[in-house]
Amino acid sequence: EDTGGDTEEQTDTGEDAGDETEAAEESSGDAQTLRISIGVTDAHPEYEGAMKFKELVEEQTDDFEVEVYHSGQIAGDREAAEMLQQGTLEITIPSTSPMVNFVPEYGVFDLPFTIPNEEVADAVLDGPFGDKMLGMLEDQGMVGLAWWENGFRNLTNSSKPVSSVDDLEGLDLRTMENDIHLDAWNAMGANPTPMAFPELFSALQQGTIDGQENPYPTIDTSNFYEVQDYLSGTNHVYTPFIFLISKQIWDGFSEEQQTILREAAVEAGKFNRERNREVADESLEMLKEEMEFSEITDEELERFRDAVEPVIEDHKSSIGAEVVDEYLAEIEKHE
Ligand code: TF8
Repeated sequence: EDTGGDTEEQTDTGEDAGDETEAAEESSGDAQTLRISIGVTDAHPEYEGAMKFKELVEEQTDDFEVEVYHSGQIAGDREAAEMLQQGTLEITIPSTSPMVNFVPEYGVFDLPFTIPNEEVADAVLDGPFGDKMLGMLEDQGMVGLAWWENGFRNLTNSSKPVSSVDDLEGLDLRTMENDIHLDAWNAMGANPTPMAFPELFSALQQGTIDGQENPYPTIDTSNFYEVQDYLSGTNHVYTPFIFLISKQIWDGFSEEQQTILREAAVEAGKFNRERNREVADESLEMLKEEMEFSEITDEELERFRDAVEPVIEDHKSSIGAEVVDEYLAEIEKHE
């Protein structure tokens, strides 16, 4: 509304203003704002990564001004992705899991107990397999620029210590909006419900659900430990974050601008991963003081794996058997 009102007055301030196209007016004028929406708080390493991206972009060009919105202020993962499709939001960095609603192949990352550690995650994501997966949302109006890290997920709940798969019986758990997660928790005996992340804290606080699962930095920085007494070191799945920019908006940038943004997203992603791993260790130490921590023995972990094995088989066709095989082969190669 503000630029619209100014245009008429501008015609008598400068002779060329009236002849300029809209595009020229933009490039000669103010920087374009790139808003980043993230679901976690400003204490989370994802926010640190987003601020690093801002710093890297703004020190290289005056074309962009980056604004970071945390805590789902703009939207949750899925809704933010829909805004990217419409071009009403520039950037979001969601978990891959809700993205299966756009591209089923992303479900590979939801197969439980497949990625064994962060080194393998890096190798798989930074190699040809990761590159291929990054490009898969283009048809859906989103361009994937880099892999960041959410991390290994761990279970919390408010009703009892969970150290074996039998302890999951009847537990009401929130999962991400993802069928593989739903089926996996069902197979392990729990009672899962999908829910967007921004609704999670109050659902835990009000006791409408007993528990949830997320990496240690999130359990810490979203204060879940205040409303959850029990923590289990399940490490049941590794969730990447994917740096996404609206294709509509991306296509309007010059090659040079695209290079700056892509390189900054990758660089900030490296920083985010590094910080995430440091924070995960620190968060676990802190959480152990606030919650009752249950370690899962190797023997018990085997029983968790056995319970979810059929889920992997069941979902192979919906994800795409070829992608699943390629993913598992990549992991094996780097293990
Ligand atoms: C989840 C995810 C989220 C993130 C973030 C809020 O449990 O792990 O924490 O994707 O956007 O929903």
